[in-house]
Amino acid sequence: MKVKKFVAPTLKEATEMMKRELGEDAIVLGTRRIRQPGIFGFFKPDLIEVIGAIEEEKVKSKNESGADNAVELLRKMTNEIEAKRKNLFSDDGQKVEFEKYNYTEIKSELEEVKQALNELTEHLKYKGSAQYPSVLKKAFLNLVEKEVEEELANKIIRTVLMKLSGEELRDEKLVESEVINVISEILRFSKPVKPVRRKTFVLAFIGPTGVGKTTTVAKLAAIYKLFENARVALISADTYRIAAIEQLQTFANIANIPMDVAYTPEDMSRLVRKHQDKDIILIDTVGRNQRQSEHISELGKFIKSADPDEVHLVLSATSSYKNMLDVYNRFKSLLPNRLIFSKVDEAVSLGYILNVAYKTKLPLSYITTGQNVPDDIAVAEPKVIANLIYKEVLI
Ligand SMILES: Nc1nc2c(ncn2[C@@H]2O[C@H](COP(=O)(O)OP(=O)(O)OP(=O)(O)O)[C@@H](O)[C@H]2O)c(=O)[nH]1
Ligand SMILES: [Mg+2]
Repeated sequence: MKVKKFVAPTLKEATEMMKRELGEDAIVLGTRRIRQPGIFGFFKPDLIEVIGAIEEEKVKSKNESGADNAVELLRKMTNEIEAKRKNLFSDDGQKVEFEKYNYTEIKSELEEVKQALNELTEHLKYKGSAQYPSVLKKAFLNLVEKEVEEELANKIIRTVLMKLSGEELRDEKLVESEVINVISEILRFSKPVKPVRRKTFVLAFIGPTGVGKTTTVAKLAAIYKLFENARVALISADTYRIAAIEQLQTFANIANIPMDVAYTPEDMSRLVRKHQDKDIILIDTVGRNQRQSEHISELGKFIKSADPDEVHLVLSATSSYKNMLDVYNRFKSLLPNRLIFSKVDEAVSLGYILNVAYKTKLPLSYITTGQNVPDDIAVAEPKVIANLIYKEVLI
């Protein structure tokens, strides 16, 4: 590995110097701010030192040739298998000495082919990661395994690379905590509203069927009433005129919280006005098929009439990334300004949360972690979410 230092007034210039001299594949091992020497140095701007490195031989053998080696190995094995197959048959195609052939041998050769193919796929899949020092590469693969989009995973790892020095990059624990820092920095978070007596906050919850809107509304209503001593009202926007409101009504009766049903957008604005003496109004909406745009625009009229302070789009953490983006695209006309990820307890991996939150640029408000009201909900705090995504632990 060739390592060299580059000093320039800005990080950009120093990095450009490094790329000019060491080439595009060079990586930054570390950066340092240098104070100008002498008394007068205090009055001069600091310089930036970049430690750049290029793995001359290794770059070749890892980048191009990780693939080349695997291809070469596959070619060799195919030839060997072909030669052995030929041995089984005479020139006129008749089968000869069949029993001589060793099946265990074929099996182990096939195993090797399989392994070589796996290596090849891994290599082609994560081509960019070959350039990272080993601890960072492990972190990158961990992100990708959690279903974080490759491009985003690369962005996170490159940020860590710029932040830590060459020595620090070998420290697995330090790299892990820096990855978690970077994740928490690239996401946005919103704080829960605090009830203040002079204003009524209106919060609406939208999203596809069955994601947990009603359960989340019940959890928040209970928390605000019990722990914050707030005056809470519930409104269910029933755009369908079906009995889907029963569930919330039952909860409202038990918790002794007033609940109304808005069957029209006019009902909605009237009911919001009716509850102006409350601290918080939580609006539950009946889930509709987001693929039917007329349902979404109908719901939009209810939301507009409520004129909410916050519109939380509830996405189930168990659904696919593609589905989450589809839901977002169809609901975005209702101007959601918060994201809730529900059913985190049932999700296999949580990288999608990062992908969707990063792509939509919406702040996260809550995650929900089970069916229990009001326990299974947590405020989305930067470190909580980052740890959850990267280490799959709820701290
Ligand atoms: N495991 C798990 N289940 C949840 C969570 N939140 C809600 N559920 C369950 O998901 C199911 C649907 O929840 P609802 O709150 O009725 O969902 P909804 O979005 O109101 O559904 P619709 O009103 O039909 O659109 C219920 O069985 C809930 O108990 C969660 O965080 N984790
Ligand atoms: Mg519901």
